[in-house]
Amino acid sequence: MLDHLFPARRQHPDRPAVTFAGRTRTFAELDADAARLSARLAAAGVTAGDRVAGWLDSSPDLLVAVLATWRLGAAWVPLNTRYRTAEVEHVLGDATPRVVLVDADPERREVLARLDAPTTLAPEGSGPPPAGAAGAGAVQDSCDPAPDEAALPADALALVMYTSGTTGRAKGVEHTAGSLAAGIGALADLWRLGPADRLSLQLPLFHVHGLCIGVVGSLLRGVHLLLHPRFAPGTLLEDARVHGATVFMGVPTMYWRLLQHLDAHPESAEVLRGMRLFTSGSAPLPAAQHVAFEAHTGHRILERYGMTETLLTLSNPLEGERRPGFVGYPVGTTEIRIVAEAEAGENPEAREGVERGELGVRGPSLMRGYRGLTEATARSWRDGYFLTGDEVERGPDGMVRILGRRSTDLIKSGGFRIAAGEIEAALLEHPEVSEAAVFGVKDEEWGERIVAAVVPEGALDAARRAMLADALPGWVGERLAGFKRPREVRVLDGLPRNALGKVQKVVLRRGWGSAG
Ligand code: MLC
Ligand code: AMP
Repeated sequence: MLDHLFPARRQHPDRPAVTFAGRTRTFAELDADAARLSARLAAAGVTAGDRVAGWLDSSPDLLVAVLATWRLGAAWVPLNTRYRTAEVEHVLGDATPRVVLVDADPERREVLARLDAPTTLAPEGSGPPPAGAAGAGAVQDSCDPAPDEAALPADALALVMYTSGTTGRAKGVEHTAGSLAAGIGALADLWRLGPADRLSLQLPLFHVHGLCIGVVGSLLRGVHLLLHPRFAPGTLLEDARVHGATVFMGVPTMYWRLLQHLDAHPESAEVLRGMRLFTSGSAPLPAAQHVAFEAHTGHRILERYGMTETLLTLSNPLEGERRPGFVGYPVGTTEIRIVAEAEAGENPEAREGVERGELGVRGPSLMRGYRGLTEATARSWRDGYFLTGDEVERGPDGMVRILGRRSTDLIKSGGFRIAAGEIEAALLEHPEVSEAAVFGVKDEEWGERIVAAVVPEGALDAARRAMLADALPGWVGERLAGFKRPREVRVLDGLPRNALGKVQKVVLRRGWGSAG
């Protein structure tokens, strides 16, 4: 399995693989560290076909943990570092990992201990697990020789990544070694990623963007990762100036912050001119940001589109026109279909060769399915194409533009995919809330900002209503990850509903800007 996903260890063993906090490791060193950790995982009972979860900040330890897992033929289950107890509990309950790897963070260790999670084990470099924190089956450092690598076919499960849907709890998206290698390999080829590249990677490593194209893309093509625990504009400038970064991958919120910085310090943009490639994805990049970035740096940001279920599906070309507001063409052998609504035929634009409808995708990068959810998986496919839920438009030249999500129940804020229903459920747990509607409103920095309209239980006077509106964001924040907290709550007398009783979030959203 490892050779599908980590050919760089044989092709470029002595080249730098990752620099973090001033220390650089080669691909061979990463491989050796992974072999050592795999001995510890094997001693904890991990074998081919198992899952290993990781609740780790971005660091080389995380890379080593993923590689050690794959070495044993097991699948990696990343946990969002911002998760709270209930979210972790759901993922662990669903993925049933043999082992959860956790770093020194005391809060995370406490949550896992409270959940009676399976063996926890600090990865190499994070120090030994503190006494008592690791539970009964904990594995201490071992001098066992690394077990032989499991020889597994490309259809072996390699990754289970949890993501929000329009209904229900987060679903585990299952990718095989083959879907990762094919999907990411095709994009890496398109962008000509290679050993001469140094990628400034400041994305979280529990999502497709950072983990798949960032980390796996680098392991596939021998890219030197300049890895950071979090994003800051100054970090990118320093990577460019001091470490010769050639590539940066960001979400639009990062570009927004970078532009704020460049507006305030235009002279600092000079150092970015020497880089080779800036890419954006995970959310729509406003055309104005594309233009402003070019004015500062001379670079046209290359926008691409992806999804946890499909990996990175559409991309503007490396050479040729990178059109602001568009996400380009299918990557590699990916095929797309635009599934029009019946009435779309009446759309006047359709007559001019513009297709509009829901994006369907098929190709080697697709997930094999949602973990344990046969029906939900089947419902997501139509005529061999996975239905993304994104409304798109394709012009006569084949360039695709994303118009937005079809459902108001999925919100994209700062590149995170957030289910409105999960936040509504948390609001409804409050004794003074009888109805709740959560949705996203346009926001310059975040793309979408989460807001909530609630109806109180019984009659509340103005002062009590104001107190409730103030209290609810904190209430949600205690139960769910901080980025799911509504940024504004309004207390209404009732929610607009259609004839079937469904809340009309579009109506609420339209009125949000003007209402008090
Ligand atoms: C942080 N906060 C957010 C947020 N991120 N609020 C809404 N949306 C978000 N995305 C809140 C925190 O809760 C906190 O608020 C406050 O912002 C500051 O927290 P922070 O930790 O200091 O935030 P920061 O480090 O500045 O994070 C912002 C960010 C981060 C943009 C760097 O959100 C991020 O890394 N986003 C990238 C997500 C990503 O990689 N998506 C890819 C999905 S894969 P408070 O009030 O709680 O203190 C995919 C496929 C594809 O989509 O196509 O790529
Ligand atoms: P996730 O599963 O978190 O990877 O989120 C996938 C969703 O992000 C897609 O279904 C789109 O709605 C959105 N998305 C990703 N890339 C883009 C982009 N370039 N433009 C607009 N939306 C995007």
